[in-house]
Amino acid sequence: KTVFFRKDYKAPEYSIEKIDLNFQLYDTKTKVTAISCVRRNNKENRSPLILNGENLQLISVKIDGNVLSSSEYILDNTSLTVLTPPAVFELEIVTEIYPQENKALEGLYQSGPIFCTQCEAEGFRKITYYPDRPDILAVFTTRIEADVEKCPVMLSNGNLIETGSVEEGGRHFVVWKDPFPKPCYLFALVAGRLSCVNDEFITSSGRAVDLKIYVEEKNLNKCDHAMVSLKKAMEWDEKTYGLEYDLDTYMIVAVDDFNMGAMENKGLNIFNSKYVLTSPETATDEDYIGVEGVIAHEYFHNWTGNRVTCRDWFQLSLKEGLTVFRDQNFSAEMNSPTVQRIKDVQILRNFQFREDSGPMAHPVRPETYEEINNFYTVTVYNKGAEVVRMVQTLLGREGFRKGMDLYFHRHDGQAVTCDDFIAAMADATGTDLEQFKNWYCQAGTPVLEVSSHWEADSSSFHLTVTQNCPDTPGQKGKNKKPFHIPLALGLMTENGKDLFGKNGCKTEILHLKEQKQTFTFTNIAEKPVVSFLRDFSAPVDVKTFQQDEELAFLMKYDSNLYNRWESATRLSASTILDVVRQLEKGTPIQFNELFFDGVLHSITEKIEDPALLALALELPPETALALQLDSVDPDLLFQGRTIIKRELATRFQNEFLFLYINNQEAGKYRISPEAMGRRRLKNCALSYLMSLNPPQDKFLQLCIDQFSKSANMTDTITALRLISHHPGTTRDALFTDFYRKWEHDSLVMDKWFAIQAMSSHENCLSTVKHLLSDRLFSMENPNKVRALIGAFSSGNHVQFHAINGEGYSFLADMILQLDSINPQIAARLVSPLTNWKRYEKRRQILMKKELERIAKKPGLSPDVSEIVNKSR
Ligand code: HT7
Ligand code: ZN
Repeated sequence: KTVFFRKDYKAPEYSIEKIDLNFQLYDTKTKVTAISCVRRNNKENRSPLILNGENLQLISVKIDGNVLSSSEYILDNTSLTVLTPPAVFELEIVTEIYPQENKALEGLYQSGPIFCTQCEAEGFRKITYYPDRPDILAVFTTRIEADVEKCPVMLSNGNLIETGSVEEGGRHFVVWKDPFPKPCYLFALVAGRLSCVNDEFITSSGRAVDLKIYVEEKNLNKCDHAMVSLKKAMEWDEKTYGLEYDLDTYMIVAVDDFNMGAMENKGLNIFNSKYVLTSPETATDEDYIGVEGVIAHEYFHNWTGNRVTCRDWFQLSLKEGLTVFRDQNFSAEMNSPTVQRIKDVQILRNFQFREDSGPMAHPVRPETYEEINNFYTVTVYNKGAEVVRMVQTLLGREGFRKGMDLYFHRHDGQAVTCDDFIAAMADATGTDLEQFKNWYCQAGTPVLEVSSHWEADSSSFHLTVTQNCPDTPGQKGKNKKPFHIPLALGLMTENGKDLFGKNGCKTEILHLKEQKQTFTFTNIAEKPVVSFLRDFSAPVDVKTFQQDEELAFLMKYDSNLYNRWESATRLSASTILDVVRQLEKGTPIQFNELFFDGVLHSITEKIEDPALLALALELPPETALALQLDSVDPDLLFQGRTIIKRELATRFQNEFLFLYINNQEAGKYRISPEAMGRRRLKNCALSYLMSLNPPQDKFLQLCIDQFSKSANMTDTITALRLISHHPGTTRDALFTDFYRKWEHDSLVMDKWFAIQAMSSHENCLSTVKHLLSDRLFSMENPNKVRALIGAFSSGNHVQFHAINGEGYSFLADMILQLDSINPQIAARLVSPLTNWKRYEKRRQILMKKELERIAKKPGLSPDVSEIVNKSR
């Protein structure tokens, strides 16, 4: 195995100023001719030119028009080395590739009949021999030639400069030129029978940009929301950062087979169709929000990623953390800032904290990797975004904008590092960010402990905070340096008033820089209630230091709406975990009445934002609760959570019914934040009513009616999901109905698979196994794999962890099968097995056994092998 280290970075020996690519697409093969202008960077040292290449059939190599003999280069499975090239030369390489056979969906492949590419991170080496690294920036010109009938549309990066027909019958060609030098991971090609939705955006300097979304013809009516989102994103980036789009055309193509969400190729984004296509009948509110967010994310990459790119893949968070931060802020402004913040934090807590506490924990800027595809993680993306957010908190919005301006001024057109980003932020504002950089190199979630003490005599208040970071792979906690942590703090009086009030700002930012630090506040005439880490101002785990009374108070009155939710969540988690402990001990269950009072207060209070109320009422998922336990018993956890849910439903049945009825859509279906919030609240209420035990016919009927009458997918799919937990003929009939209605729509059918895979019923695994042979399921389509296998293993805690171990062995079988089709997707599936140490002994043994079984497979991909071996 090869291990890569950040410390080994070396600047490239050769640069490539321009490359002319010629693709001749045929049914069974594609011929690629690549002509590059190469220049040696170092005058003295006549080093060989090493080109990456995988799965390529080499036809010929020429230098300045002369064919190289086989003694002038070395060819192996992963590279082509030209032994003694001149200082400046033209390199021509001809290869043959087989996109029809490419099921790993990296390089050039086919999604149905459509040719498309995915080059990030290291896919370009599957197209031609090339120095496949992000710090080599070249100007690309791309000629594509194919059958007119099969590929009427042929696209690449930049501007279309030539079209024509070729002598060979029935074929035509196009030539695209991208004037912006770029790394090869941003190269893209698309060819096929596609239809296009057109629009236009006038930039702030008055340039017209053609906007084009390419989809299959049948989906032309599902692009409106994506187009509106794109225009909003373009406007937002101009307004917020003064960043304009730079080409004359911006193209988006939707394909059904895609390993991730989307890809920001210069001027030609390629998207998983899940993040483009919407209609009220087929897409849920969550889908609408997802499309808006991903469209914006890829658009924002044009500056943060493309114009300024990464020097090497260890710097991935430079573009991904920053771009997630930008898309989060965009979504916050387009929707509700508090709701957005809660969702950002939920992702961090439920997924990133788990990664950070497991065997795959790594810093935001990793020090080492075996397979870079395994490092497109919640740590690099979402914790990376939190790190950027902390920079903004430390510098203030204005300071942050100055830093961004300086970053683009200094580095436009360059491939740079996270240190360069921080240097721009520090230099633009004269801030010392040296200690802050620990966030980039130390893995693990810092744990904060807080204590406080109010002195009546001196009217002073002392808040002591300690920080500790646990051990992570290769890094001992005791050797870690303290982080520079911005703590957003509010102090409140007992009647709900904020004590800080400078310039209307109720929150102060404290700088925690030591391992232990005491902050003193004077003129505090009464004992305050602490509203700590407002808006989640740092990605840390705060040990609960407040009594339930205080949490219940904050849940009702905190002026920081995020922290109201935070307190509600803490209280509900501790109430559930209390029950789990009582179940463990076998003592009679006693409830925390403060929690129920708090919930009743929230339900009956005047509703300001229905989405916020829904978020406060939704109980934390088992995966998040599991993180707070040392030895998880998934059955008890499920039972404990269910008991609380039913108790709430029993006590507040009338209130939930009231919420259900009162938040029905009045008038036309809308996609506004308000309407989405109401649907969320209504469906949350229905979910409580459907959790009653024994089930009540009248609520079951309500749910069935919602299923059959609703004209929007949010309501339809919620009803189906709620019924999925109640096996029987009614449930089966609804699933059959749904199938008949939607079998022609692949994205809708993904939901049908996922819901069945997430049923808490004990037959679930046998249903999932049965569904593997459904004619609509395919192991070659990542969305289907995620919908069925991913949903079961990551979204069905209780059934996946069934004590007979069958969930584990099923997942291992699937990983092994998938590994020879699509290693990237196989590797992502391993995740639920990696945290085996968190579970009780019997499950530990069963999970570990499956990891061992996977590890033994001869010829295992580096993708799966890295994760499995680091986890066992
Ligand atoms: N920058 C893009 C990353 C990506 C990707 C990475 C590995 C394998 C397949 C992939 N598809 C897209 C997506 C983004 O963050 O915008
Ligand atoms: Zn990205």
